[in-house]
Order: sequence, then structure tokens, then C-alpha cells
Amino acid sequence: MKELSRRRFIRGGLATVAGLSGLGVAAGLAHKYGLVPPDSGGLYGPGETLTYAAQRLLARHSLAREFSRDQISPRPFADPVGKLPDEFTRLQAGRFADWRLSIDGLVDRPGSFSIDQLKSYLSKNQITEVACEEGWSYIAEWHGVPLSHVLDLVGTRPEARYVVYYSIQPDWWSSIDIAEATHPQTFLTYGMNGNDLPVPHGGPLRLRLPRQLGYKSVKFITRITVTDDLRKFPKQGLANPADGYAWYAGI
Ligand SMILES: Nc1nc2c(c(=O)[nH]1)N[C@H]1C(S)=C(S)[C@@H](COP(=O)(O)O)O[C@H]1N2
Ligand SMILES: [Mo]
Repeated sequence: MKELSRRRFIRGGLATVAGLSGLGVAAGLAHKYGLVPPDSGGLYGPGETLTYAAQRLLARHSLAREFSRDQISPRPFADPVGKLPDEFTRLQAGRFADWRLSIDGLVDRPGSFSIDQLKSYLSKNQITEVACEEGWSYIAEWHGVPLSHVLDLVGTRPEARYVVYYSIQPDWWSSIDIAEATHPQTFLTYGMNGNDLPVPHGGPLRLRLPRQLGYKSVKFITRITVTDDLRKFPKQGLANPADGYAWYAGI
């Protein structure tokens, strides 16, 4: 388990500063223009709203930095994950042949995809950094299919605003807005540094979002739901705003 109380303490300090400098006024403007993230309520709300609104107005299409092959970290750090469910062990024994990613919600053709199917679609590489909120990072090459490509295959409906994604690990799930979901660097990732994605890094399938902090790049993805309203869902899983993890974690 992570040190949630320390994070809460750090965020508490930041919220105090934000309160003193009057971010609430800016947040009011963001509301007016519909640029409000789903964790805009409560103590951290004005700061979160300002960050998200500024990002979406100024840098919606910006690219995360990409690196050259010689900058790839020789020993990428795999952040230890909690115990994986028995279902994972069973699928792993079958070399993930039965792993499925299902996509439902506001799409015309809900469906489910095997890893081999995903590999047969448009394949892309990116050499980007995983940056953990705790301060460490590493650079790796990632191989996958852009999420936008798969969303086009299932036919995202026009009213879609968010994409919710779930790990086989029960408490790990998160969500992003459509801008992030259709960004060219947002990948359904099945490979790393020339090999299949290793299990400690989220194999066989991980959502990679190099523009946001590591905790948004959820490992062992099995389901995606497209929605118009995050209030229909409970708060983010383990990495949730109440514990000091912002919903929008842009870097
Ligand atoms: N399913 C799942 N996804 C996860 C985590 C996890 O514990 N379980 N940890 C997150 C956190 S906090 C970080 S920083 C990154 C770490 O990625 P890495 O193990 O490749 O370094 O994975 C994220 N995705
Ligand atoms: Mo992290």
C-alpha cells in the first residue's frame, strides 16, 4: 500500500496556498466556459479546475516529450502491484490467449478484443517517460495501438465525453476526457522495449497516457466504458481525488 497520509499532507499544504491566492475567482470563469474537471468539488476544487481549464484551453493538442533510443532506461522500475486475482493467474497460464478487452457504453458497436486482434491493428511506437507522483521516472519504448483507432472501430457516439477504463485488479480503474482518449499518444499498449509488455509493467495490456502522471496509466486493462457523465460512476479507484490524486494529472 502506498503512503496516502503523506500525500494528503502535501496536498493539504498546496490547497492552503491556492486558497490564499484566490484561485476561486479563476475557477468561476472556468465554470462559465464548461471547463470543469469531475473532481472540482471540495477542498482542492478551485486548483484542480484552474489546472484542467488552462490545460484544455492552451495545450489540448500538445505532445508529451519523446526520447531517442539511447535514452531508454536500462533498468525500468516496475512499481510493485498488489496481489493479482486468481483470474489473472489463470489467464497468464494460458499465455493471455483468452485475455479480452471489452468496450461498451456510448458506442455503436460494443465489442471485445483479444491481444492478437489488437496487435493486428495500426501499430505504433513511442519512447516516453513514466513519471510517478512520488518523484521517480523512467523512459521506455512502448508498442501499441492508439486508443483513438479502437474507439473509431467501435464507433464512439457524438455525446461521449469520457472514457472509463478498468484493470483486472479490482480497485484500479480511472477515467479521462475524450480529448485525452483520442490524443495520438494515448495507446493501448501491449509491448515494451521490443518485447511483449512484461507483467510487472502491466502486461498483457496497459493504457499508456504519457501526458499524465503514472497512476493514470492503469495496468492489466480488461474493460473500457464510454460515457457522457462521470457522476454515473463511483469515484476513481485506488488513486482517487479524496486521497490526494488529482483526476486530471497532466505533466
Ligand atoms: N493496475 C495497476 N495499475 C497501476 C498501478 C497499480 O498498482 N495497479 N500503479 C500505478 C502507479 S502509482 C504508477 S506510478 C505506475 C507505475 O508504472 P511502472 O510499474 O511501469 O513503473 O503504474 C500505475 N498503474
Ligand atoms: Mo505512482
